[in-house]
Amino acid sequence: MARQRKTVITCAVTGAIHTPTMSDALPYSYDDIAQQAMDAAEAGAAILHLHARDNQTGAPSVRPHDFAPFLPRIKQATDAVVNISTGGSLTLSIQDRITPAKTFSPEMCSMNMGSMNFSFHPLANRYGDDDWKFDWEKDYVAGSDQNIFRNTFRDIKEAAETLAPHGIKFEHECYDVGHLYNLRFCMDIGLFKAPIFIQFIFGILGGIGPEVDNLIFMKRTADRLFGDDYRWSVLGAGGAQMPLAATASQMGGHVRVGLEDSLFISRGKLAESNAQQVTKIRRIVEDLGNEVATPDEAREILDLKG
Ligand code: KMH
Ligand code: ZN
Repeated sequence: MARQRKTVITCAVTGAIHTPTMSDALPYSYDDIAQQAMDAAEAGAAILHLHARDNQTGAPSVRPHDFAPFLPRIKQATDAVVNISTGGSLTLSIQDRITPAKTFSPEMCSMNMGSMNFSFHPLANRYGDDDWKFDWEKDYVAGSDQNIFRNTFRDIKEAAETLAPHGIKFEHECYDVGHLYNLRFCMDIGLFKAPIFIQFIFGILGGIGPEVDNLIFMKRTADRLFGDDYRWSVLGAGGAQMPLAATASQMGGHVRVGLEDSLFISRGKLAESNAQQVTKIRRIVEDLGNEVATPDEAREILDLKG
């Protein structure tokens, strides 16, 4: 396959895992989500992966009325592809999680490809700062039941069948190699059709670790399972974000950054905004010889409904 010279940047603006107490830069009000999304698009993000939050508290929300105030503003001000999460937050049912995508019928939405334990890795998330203390019993063991990300075949079927009539392109979130096999199986039974778009995710505690060896392994496995039928991108959590994105762009893949996935801009330094992360990866991608895709180029590369 010819080497991909255009790199599509996705920016995941706020997510549901980080809390506003962790960084002042994490947007949660309608205005801040809209502004940071618009700034990220201006900086070079072709795709905006969006969650909503309660306007006052910042708690994750899948209520359509928490998306409604910012989606039209982003659409009006930018040409970026809107990608709405169906991951919602960990404790919600799949019916609740798909409600925003069903309601707003965006060009893209996420589709999580398996069930797993789900925590940010304490060390990875601190950008390799091994002085950071965490409480295993309190932070991990006690919260275990809230930290299971449930994506059973029933859930995947429900999401796929409900959203199919909308013609939405899925960002298939694969957190480990087994999820690639789940995806292949779902394609074989006709749930998803080629060409697909896979987000390889590294560094979530519960999924595959953020080593370059693992990226090569995931890519080689996907090549074997999907051949030319897939496009791919990389999301490294925490400190793995920029190094893995840079590597992916050199391997012909696309990249995802944003405060949903990492609060940092460099070792030990919090990012000031989503746009700052987009600007950084854009500079790396361009310095290494690739071009950043415009939203329309992303639509063509990923075969979106447009
Ligand atoms: N939070 C990311 C690790 C989703 O929104 O569906 C994965 C994600 C899931 O973005
Ligand atoms: Zn997300």
